[in-house]
Amino acid sequence: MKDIAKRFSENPLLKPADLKPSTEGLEIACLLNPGVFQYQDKTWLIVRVAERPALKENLISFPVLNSGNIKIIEITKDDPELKATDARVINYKGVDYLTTLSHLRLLCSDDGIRFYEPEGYHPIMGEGILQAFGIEDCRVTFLKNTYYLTFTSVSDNGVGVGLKTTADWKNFQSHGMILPPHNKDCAVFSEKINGQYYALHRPSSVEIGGNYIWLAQSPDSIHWGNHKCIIKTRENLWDSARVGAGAAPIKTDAGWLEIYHGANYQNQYCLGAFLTDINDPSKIIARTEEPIMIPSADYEVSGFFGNVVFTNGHIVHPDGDTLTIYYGASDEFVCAAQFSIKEVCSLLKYDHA
Ligand code: MAN
Repeated sequence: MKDIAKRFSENPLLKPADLKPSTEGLEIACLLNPGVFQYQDKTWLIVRVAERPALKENLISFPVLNSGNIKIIEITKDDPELKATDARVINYKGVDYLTTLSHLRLLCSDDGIRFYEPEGYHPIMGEGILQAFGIEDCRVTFLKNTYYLTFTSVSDNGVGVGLKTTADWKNFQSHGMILPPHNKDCAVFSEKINGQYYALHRPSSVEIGGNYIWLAQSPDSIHWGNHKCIIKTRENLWDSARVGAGAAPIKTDAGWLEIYHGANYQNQYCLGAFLTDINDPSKIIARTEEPIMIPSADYEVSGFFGNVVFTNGHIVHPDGDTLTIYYGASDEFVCAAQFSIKEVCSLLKYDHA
C-alpha cells in the first residue's frame, strides 16, 4: 500500500488544549474535521469542537442542547440500561446519544500552519430541535460570492445535513435541513454545471443498500433531487464498510477529482480518490484501488477514536498541483498534509470505477 501524504512536521496543528471551551463546566475533548476556505487573504478553518463535562469516576456524563441551554445528562457506569462500547456514541434505555456535543469554531492563519481565533467571529452553535446533539464536520464551498456551509445536524430525530450561507462569516442565513436522516458528508460543487447546483452526499440505507456516496442536483441549492448513487463500498478493500465525500471536488483537466474517506469493518478510516466526468458528475471515470493516506502517525493511530484520518477541507495552491488537505486525526486533532494532484491522479484506476 502506498501512502502518498506528506504530513506537516508541525502536526498536530491543533489539539483540544489550544482552544477555550465554549461554556463553563465543559472541557474540549476533541478538535477535528475542519472545513477550509480562503477569505481576506487568509486560510480559515471551521473546526468541529467536541465538548463534554470533566470526566468523573463511575459516571458517564454528556451535554445536550435544550431550548438553547446546555443540559448535562449523567448516568452511572454500572447502570444495566447503559451500553457504552464506542467512545463516540452510547445507548441508554434504548436511545442513542453522543458522548460529546459539537459546535463549529472559526480560526484563521497567514501561513496555513499556525491558526488563531480572530476577534469578532462567533462560534456557530447548534440551534433548535434538529441540532440538539450538535453540529459537525462542516464543508465550505465558495460559489459566486457566497460561502455554502453544509454540516451534520444531530439530534434524537436522526442525523441529517444542514445548510447555511454567508458572505462575510458574521451574518449567516440558515436554510434548515436540506437532506433528512440518515445523511451526512455533503459537499456542494464549486461551480454550477449546466445551470444546476450539484452536491455529493452520503445517505445510509439500513436494510437494502449501504453507506454509499450519492450525487444530487438542485436549481437553487436548497431543494435537492435527481439523486444518483455513484460510489459504493468495496468488499475486502479498505473502503468496505463506509464511504463518504471529503470537501468539494477539485476541477482538473481530466474531470472532477474527489478525495473521499473509506472505512473498513474495523473502523479504520483512510482516504482515497475518484474522478467524475466534468459535464456529468454522475459518470465515474476512475477510482483509486488503494488508499492514498492511511493512519500511521502516532496522532492518527491513538487518540479519542484511533486509526482515523478524515478530511472535509482542503486548499488547492496557485500552482494548480499542490493540495493541502486538513484532516481530523484519531477524531482528536487537526492536522495537515500535502499531496500532488498529479500524483493522486496517477494512482486512479480507469478500470476500477
Ligand atoms: C458517528 C461519528 C461521530 C459523530 C456521529 C454523529 O458516530 O462520526 O463522530 O458524532 O456519527 O454524526
